[in-house]
Amino acid sequence: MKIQNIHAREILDSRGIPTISTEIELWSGDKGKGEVPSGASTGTSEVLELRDEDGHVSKAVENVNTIIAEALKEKDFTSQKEFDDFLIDLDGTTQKSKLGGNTILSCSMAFCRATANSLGLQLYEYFGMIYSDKDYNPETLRLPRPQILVLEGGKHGDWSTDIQEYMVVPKMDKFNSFADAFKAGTDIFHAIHDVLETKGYSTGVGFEGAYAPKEIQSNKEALDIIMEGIQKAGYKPGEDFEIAIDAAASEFYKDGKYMLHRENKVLTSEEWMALQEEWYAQYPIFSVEDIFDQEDWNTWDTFTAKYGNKYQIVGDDLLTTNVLRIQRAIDEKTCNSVLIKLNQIGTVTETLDAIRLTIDNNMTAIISHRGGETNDDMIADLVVGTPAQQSKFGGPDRGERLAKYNRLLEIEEILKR
Ligand code: 2PG
Ligand code: MG
Repeated sequence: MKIQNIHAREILDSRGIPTISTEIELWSGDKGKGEVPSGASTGTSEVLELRDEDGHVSKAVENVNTIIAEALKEKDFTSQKEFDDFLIDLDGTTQKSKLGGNTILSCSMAFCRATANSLGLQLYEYFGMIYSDKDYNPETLRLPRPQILVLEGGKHGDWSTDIQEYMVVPKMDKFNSFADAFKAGTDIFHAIHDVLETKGYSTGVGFEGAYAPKEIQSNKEALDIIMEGIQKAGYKPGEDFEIAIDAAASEFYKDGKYMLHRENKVLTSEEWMALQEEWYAQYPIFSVEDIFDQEDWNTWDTFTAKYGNKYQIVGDDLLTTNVLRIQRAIDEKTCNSVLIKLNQIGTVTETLDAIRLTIDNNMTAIISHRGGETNDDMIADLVVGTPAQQSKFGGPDRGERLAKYNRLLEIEEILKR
């Protein structure tokens, strides 16, 4: 695959914050674009997001249009890996801090799409092929079990709750299709709207399209509202739908303590663990993400030793889609699930490596959006094409979230044909 043109520009993400979009045209005339998302609550081990002092990404754009464009001239790549390795070498740093993780990812995504187009493949099929190399079997393509965001707090929702995300998750055996399960999730979302309205709470949404009522009194009240919403929509909590949370605990961990503003509590790791144990026992919670700080490894290990068989314990800021950190979590039995985000690591190939390491070690992989999103829907194809069987794409609201859900609906139809 020889590159004819590469061009980047600055666009805005869903929060009105600048991000980078790159388009690649191959000699075949096939094109592909990559629009990079951006985290609000980012892990400290993520690759560097290159930004100018004023928040724009002109340096990242310039890096594509000059250094990278020049280096790619006349180069012929036989695989995604070859392309990504070339850019990794061109950058030469572990955090992609010279060219920028966002810069490199935009190129990697664009090349991936252009290649799939040149081969006449759906993007999810192409992911299936490059994930499994020779063993690709189209029969393994699966729509995901979606974690559907309904309430948000933390940094995403103006700290209406300490916990950043509350999701409802359909039990897939209760539904005939992804479309049915997703529709039921949106019914719950709308039922929660009515619950909030009846309480006189605001129904405005946060960064990721879910409600973020300032009037909410506690983290537990959020769980009660969700329980009511599930029932109001005609479903049984625990039977038809379970609950997932993302605490994003690194955001409220300061000087060795967990500072729960909504609860008026300053807790040690042990006390915070005990409080969570109490909460989780009262609700049909099945998945808990970033429940401790990204460097509080010992507490993670203790919780997983105790609850590894009961809960899906997910590392996001903890692991940052980085195989070195994932390997440490495997060795120490720190968690049993990995959140996967393209822009935490900066190339398609390294993202696939992270998924492979996760799956090969009997952990679950969840493909995730970011707080600041674009209309790019690549992650929908990524979750279908790889053995990652869960998605976390936000609320069923706001165009940049729906771009992903709507692509999943489209893929399900294509696969049924
Ligand atoms: C998370 C993500 C997505 P952010 O913490 O899982 O919900 O948020 O992109 O802000 O890191
Ligand atoms: Mg998270």
